[in-house]
Amino acid sequence: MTVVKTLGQFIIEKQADFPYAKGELSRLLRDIGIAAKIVNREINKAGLVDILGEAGTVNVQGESQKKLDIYANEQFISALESGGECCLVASEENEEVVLLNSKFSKNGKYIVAIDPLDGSSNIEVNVAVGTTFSIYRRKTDVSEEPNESDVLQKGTEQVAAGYIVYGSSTMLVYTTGKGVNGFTLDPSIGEFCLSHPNMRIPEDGTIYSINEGYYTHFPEGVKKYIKYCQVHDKETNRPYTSRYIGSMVADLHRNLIRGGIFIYPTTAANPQGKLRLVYECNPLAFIIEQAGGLATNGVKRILDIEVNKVHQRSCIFIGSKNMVLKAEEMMREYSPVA
Ligand code: P6P
Repeated sequence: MTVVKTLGQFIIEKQADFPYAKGELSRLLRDIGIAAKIVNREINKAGLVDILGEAGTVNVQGESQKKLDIYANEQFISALESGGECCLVASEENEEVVLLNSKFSKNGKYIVAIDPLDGSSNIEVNVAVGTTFSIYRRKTDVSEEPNESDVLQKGTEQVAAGYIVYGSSTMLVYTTGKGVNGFTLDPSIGEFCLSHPNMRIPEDGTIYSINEGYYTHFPEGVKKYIKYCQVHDKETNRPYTSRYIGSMVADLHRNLIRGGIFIYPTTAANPQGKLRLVYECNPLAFIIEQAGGLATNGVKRILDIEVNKVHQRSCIFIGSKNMVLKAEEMMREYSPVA
């Protein structure tokens, strides 16, 4: 008989990894799991209720907000506020950081950076979407009010990070710096159950994920890497396969399991890169590094990038170690940084 281990049981079991912790991080991770189940319920019936489509507002990025990403944002923030372990949230959906002021949360030891619903443009076409989150210790003293400076921490300072992918099944994948574990939601019991213990990304892969529609705007090194992927060479299992979903979390999750590389380089429209460093690149970089992969901006480790703005953008090369190393080699040769 297979023994089901729920996310809650696993978190408590792993609490021993943190001898000095009093359970706050464990409770915070459970709060995120609760919000994920609520968001999942709405995503699964998105086609049936008036929660699809445009909300008529735009987020800090100037992107039209879908009703579901506003709903998801509200659910995560309220779960964190009532959980009491988090004092501040930085969200893609909010220009300013959100102070959690309930009598429990204002003294929370942690802050959370989150993209509540990444890839939300895929919602109405029923394609996988995701949530990404990072957890940091607050830098401000408990006696002070938390503020934006608590968010401006390098990715190496993360105490935990993860994502939820709402796909053919809903999975929560997270790390606390001691490996990566994946949990699949069992709707019949309403629990995330350990399904992918100790996830490792293959060192090599044959899948590359990039929006080739922007090919002409890519740096020369990226163009050369794409052509490298397309060359027929049996010995190195090329040509590779191109897979691009338009939801980074879904592309990254597939590459984590199968091996592969996801690239969002600089383009004319996004000279700094399109993806956000704080709540997209950093959490996914932490996960992939913990699973044995690499995540860089083509030159520098993502987790080492100085964070100066909450909504700072970055380009990203992330996935199987040898694929990222090859892409970086081509960037150095054809798009050297002055
Ligand atoms: P493009 C979704 O908006 C997102 O942030 C990522 O999830 C996704 O990989 C990327 O943007 C898609 O961007 O420019 O290829 O449509």
